[in-house]
Amino acid sequence: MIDRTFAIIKPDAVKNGHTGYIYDRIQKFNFKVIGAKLLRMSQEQAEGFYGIHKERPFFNDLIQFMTSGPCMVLALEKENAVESWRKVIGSTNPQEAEEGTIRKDFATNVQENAVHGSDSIENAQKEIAFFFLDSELLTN
Ligand code: 3AN
Repeated sequence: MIDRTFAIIKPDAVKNGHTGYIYDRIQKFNFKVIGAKLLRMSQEQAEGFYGIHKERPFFNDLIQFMTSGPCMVLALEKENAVESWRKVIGSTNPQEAEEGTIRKDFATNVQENAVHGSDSIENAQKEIAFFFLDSELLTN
């Protein structure tokens, strides 16, 4: 089934000039980009987006990192998009990421790990809606 996932090219990757290389992977693996925006997250946006991690010890650092500079948010479509994108990006910790994955190639460490990918279809829908109006997504 064709479904959607939500991706972020995070501030470290944008700052380090990896945006184009990561976008290239998106296309190489046949994801259809149905929405894309370059933005700098506000404190409120970052805290809302990562609300699930509020109690984690790394929460404040994560918010500081995600608001530190511009990022690119993307809505992607593909057969089995959520699982497929998680595979393309690799493990959260780049030291554990497989060869050829985005995090293996472009992440700095477990926090500054270059990209985000939704972990379920339900969260993908919520995350896309967090950053995009329906009218901002391509429908054909
Ligand atoms: P993923 O992005 O692979 O789904 P999550 O949802 O567990 O990983 O974590 C969300 C984000 O929080 C990660 N992408 C990373 O930036 C940060 N993070 C996760 N675990 C750690 C950690 N142990 N130390 C610092 N930052 C972390």
